[in-house]
Amino acid sequence: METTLKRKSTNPIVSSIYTADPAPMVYGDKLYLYTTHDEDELVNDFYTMNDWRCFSTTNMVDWEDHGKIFSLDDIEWADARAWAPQCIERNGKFYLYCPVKKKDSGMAIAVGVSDSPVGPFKDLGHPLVDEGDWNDIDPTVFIDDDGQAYLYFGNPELRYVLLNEDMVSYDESVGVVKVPMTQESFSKGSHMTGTSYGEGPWFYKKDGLYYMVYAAFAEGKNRNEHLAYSTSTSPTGPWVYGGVLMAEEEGGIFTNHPGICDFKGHSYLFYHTGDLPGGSLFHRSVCVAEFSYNEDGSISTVPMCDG
Ligand code: FUB
Repeated sequence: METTLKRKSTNPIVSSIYTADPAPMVYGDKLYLYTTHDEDELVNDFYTMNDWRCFSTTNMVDWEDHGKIFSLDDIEWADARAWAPQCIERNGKFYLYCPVKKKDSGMAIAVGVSDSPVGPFKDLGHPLVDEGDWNDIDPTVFIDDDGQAYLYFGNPELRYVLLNEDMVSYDESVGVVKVPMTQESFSKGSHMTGTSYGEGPWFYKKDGLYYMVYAAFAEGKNRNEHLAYSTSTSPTGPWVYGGVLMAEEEGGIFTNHPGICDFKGHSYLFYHTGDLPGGSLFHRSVCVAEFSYNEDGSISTVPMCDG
């Protein structure tokens, strides 16, 4: 499908290609939305994803399509699975963290660096995180007020590294830290850790409280993720389970994936569904819902939104 501009605020946001794993970034007057791209044609009846896309808006109604901003072709050591990214700005440079499959091996986290939010991004030349297991997916990045940057990631475990100021290396003396998977932190669930935490973490701070939002598996269910959240008074936990942020989709498509930001005085939850014609677990579409925080910082369940 040819990529075109979408001019209405109705969901899905992009109707010309299949997009998933939305990651918003507010920079200047604009909200930039980074997404993955589900190809029309599948290889081996699995996620077929070769590049990352970017869309921007000033008003949540008109979206400008910046097209392909980074791709597997730009990462010499990777050959498949251009999965859920997140972009952040530091000192005028933009860092796009992307999970990819290494040639002849498992998943690892790549970093693309650019002088512009819409690329072109240049690969580091080697993985940033390469633990050699399935956990090296779905990076989420946040820079705290004291300048320390955190990169959380992982499936089925949640892990983090402390990024160095250069944003392309991490504190090796601390290493890769595994977050304790307790039911107080992530509730009881059916995933491999026994908690509801599944994948797709999104880490941020709001009014002094740290939030970890993630795709989750309900107890007794191994299919169709819902979104849940946990909070902490520290960037490294301990986490306290907060509740269901978005219920699983009726007749869902297995995954969902959160991305949250405030923009021009409103709070938005980006997620994905199978809502476009031809939609399926391998043909997803990014959507958005506005929400608000309760006075104590908790978030009530956000309904999926038609636009
Ligand atoms: O889109 C590929 C993978 O599916 C992502 O990395 C996960 O979060 C899930 O959405």
